[in-house]
Amino acid sequence: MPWDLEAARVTALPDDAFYIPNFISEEEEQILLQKIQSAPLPRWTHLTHRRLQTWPSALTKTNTLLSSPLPPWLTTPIIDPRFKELGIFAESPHTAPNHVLINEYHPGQGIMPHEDGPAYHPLVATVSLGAAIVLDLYDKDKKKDGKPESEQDYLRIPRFRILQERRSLLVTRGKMYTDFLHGIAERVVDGDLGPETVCNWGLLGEKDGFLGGSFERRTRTSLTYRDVLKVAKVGNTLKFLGRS
Ligand SMILES: O=C(O)CCC(=O)C(=O)O
Repeated sequence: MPWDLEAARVTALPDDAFYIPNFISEEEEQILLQKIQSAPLPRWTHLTHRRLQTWPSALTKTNTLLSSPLPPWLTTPIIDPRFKELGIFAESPHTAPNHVLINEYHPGQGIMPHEDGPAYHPLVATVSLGAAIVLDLYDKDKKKDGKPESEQDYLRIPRFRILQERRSLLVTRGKMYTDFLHGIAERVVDGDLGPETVCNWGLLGEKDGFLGGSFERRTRTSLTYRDVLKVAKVGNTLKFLGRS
């Protein structure tokens, strides 16, 4: 495995994006999927176009995380030792991710173009499970606040497309985090795939499955690791909630 981040740089993208295929093994992928599926039902938040789990908990209205460790299955081996070896969170305030969103997309489901905003250190590390998907990146400069202004905006042609294979890691940070929106189109087939249209084509682990230029979507689950900037210690929770 290329535990050298520079070797994984997506050079066609502005700074910084890194893509590592086969970041976790098939066995590790299965264990993670089992843990996700066996989580109690209330763990899931059902949205119209996907469902998600938030670990260790959702942020408060003031974008604060109530301090609590991530469960071991989200920590080992992804954060410890692999993120540590890569040094990807070395410069973030807590030197490690403290928050994980788990999104599940069935074929035809996606997520509207959006930005992740100022609650987090500007770095996202995404591990894909179960199936491949194309992530679209849109210029933010035409937007005032990062929110699409009209339905038409969702249909704009993406500036870049990243193909995320199952078991891969995608890291975006810096300008890639602050200057672009990201989204996943609601479609059942990802098409028009090739070296000219997919910016991480040269870094893919197994191109063979994509050489036909398209693939049918299957259920894909993503783990997005981030460092929430504001953390309230549990001892301060009551005070924080205004109850003492
Ligand atoms: O599933 C993904 O790769 C993207 C998830 C995402 O955009 C988010 O959690 O904000």
